[in-house]
Amino acid sequence: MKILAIELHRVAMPLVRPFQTSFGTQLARDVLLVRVRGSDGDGWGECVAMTDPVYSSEYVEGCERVIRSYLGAALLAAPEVTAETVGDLLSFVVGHRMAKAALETAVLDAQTRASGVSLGEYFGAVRTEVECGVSVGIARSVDELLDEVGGYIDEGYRRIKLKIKPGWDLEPVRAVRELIGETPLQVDANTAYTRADIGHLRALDEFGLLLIEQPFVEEDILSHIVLAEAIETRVCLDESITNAEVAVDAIGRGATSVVNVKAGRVGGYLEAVRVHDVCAELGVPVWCGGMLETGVGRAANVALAAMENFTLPGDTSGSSRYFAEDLTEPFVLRDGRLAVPTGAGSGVEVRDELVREWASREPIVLR
Ligand code: NPQ
Ligand code: MG
Repeated sequence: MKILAIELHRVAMPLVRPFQTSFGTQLARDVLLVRVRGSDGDGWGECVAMTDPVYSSEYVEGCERVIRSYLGAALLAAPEVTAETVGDLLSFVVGHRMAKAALETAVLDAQTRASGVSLGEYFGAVRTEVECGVSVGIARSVDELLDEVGGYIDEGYRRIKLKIKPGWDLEPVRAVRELIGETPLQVDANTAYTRADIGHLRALDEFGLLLIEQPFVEEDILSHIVLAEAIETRVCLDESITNAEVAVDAIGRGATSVVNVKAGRVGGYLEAVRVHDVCAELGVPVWCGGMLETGVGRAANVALAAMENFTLPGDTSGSSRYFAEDLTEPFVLRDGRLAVPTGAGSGVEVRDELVREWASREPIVLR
C-alpha cells in the first residue's frame, strides 16, 4: 500500500508500582506510538525504547528524531510499502532497530488488518493462548519482594523472573525459591556483573533456575561462554541478540542455550520470527521478552509467543502488572495464560480518546 501519513504520539503511562532494575527505577512508561495512515487502512506500532539511554543506546527522543529526520521520509517516498519491504527501505540507516521496529509493526498491523488476517495467523501461531511469566524488579527488602511475588503467584503467573544485581542475588533468590516451591524461577541481571563474578554466580546453581539472563555487557560474548562452561544453570542472552545471525553465532559459540526474543531489540517482528526460526533449527528454545508494553505492543508479543518454539513462559504479563488502565482492551490472565487475539491485525483497538487525553505533547504528523 501507499503510506499517506505517519503520526507520532507520546503518552505518559504511570506504572502501578515502581520498577527497579540494575539500570535505574522506572515510575512511568514514556510511550512513543506510531500510527501509519495507509491507502488500504491504518495501523499502530509501539516503540519500546525508554526515556533515557540507560538500558539500550536507543531512547524515546532519539527514536522520534530518527523517524522524523530519516525513516519516515523513506516510507512516505516509496510508491508501495509492505511489512516485508520495510526492512530494506530502512536499511540505509545503521542501527536504530527499536525505531525501525515501531514503523514496521505499524505497517504490518495496517496490512494484516486490511487483509483480515490476525498477527497470530501471519506469524504461524500454533496455540490459541500463551503461558505467562512476570518480571519482578529489585525490591526495598526481601520481605517486600516476597509480598510482591506472592501476589503474582496468587494471580496465576506460571513463572517468576527476578531482577538481580551484585548485592541483590543469592538472598532474594533463596527466599523466593522457598516461597514458591517448584514454580519455575529465573533471573535477569541486565549486564550488572563482570567475569570476575563467575565464581559467585555459580552459587545460583543450587536454586534450580530455568536460566540466568544477560549477566554481562552486550558486547562481551566471551564471558557468557566462560560462564556457560562453569555453571549448570542455562545462560540466556537478551541485550546481546540483535538479529538472527548474531543468535546463530552466539549459540554456535556456546554463549547462550536459550534465547529471549524481543521484536524491538532485533528491528521488528519479521526479524523476531527469523530469530525464532534459526533457534528452532538449532534446537534452542526461545521465550518472548517484554518491555513494559501497553496493549498495543503486548498484543503483537502474545501473537509472536504463540509460535511453536516459544516453549518457555514469556514476560507477557497481564496489563494490570504495569498499568491501572491500558490503551487497548486489557489483557487479563486466565489460569496463568493470555489468549492470542484473533481479530484482524493486532486484534486490539487502540482507545484514541485515551491516547489524546494522556498525551504528553501534541502528535507530530509526517506527510
Ligand atoms: C528485560 N524487561 O528483560 C527488560 C528490561 C526493562 C520486563 O524485565 C521501560 C522500557 C522500562 C523498557 C524496564 C523486563 C523497562 C524496559 C526494564 C525494559 O531486560
Ligand atoms: Mg532482560
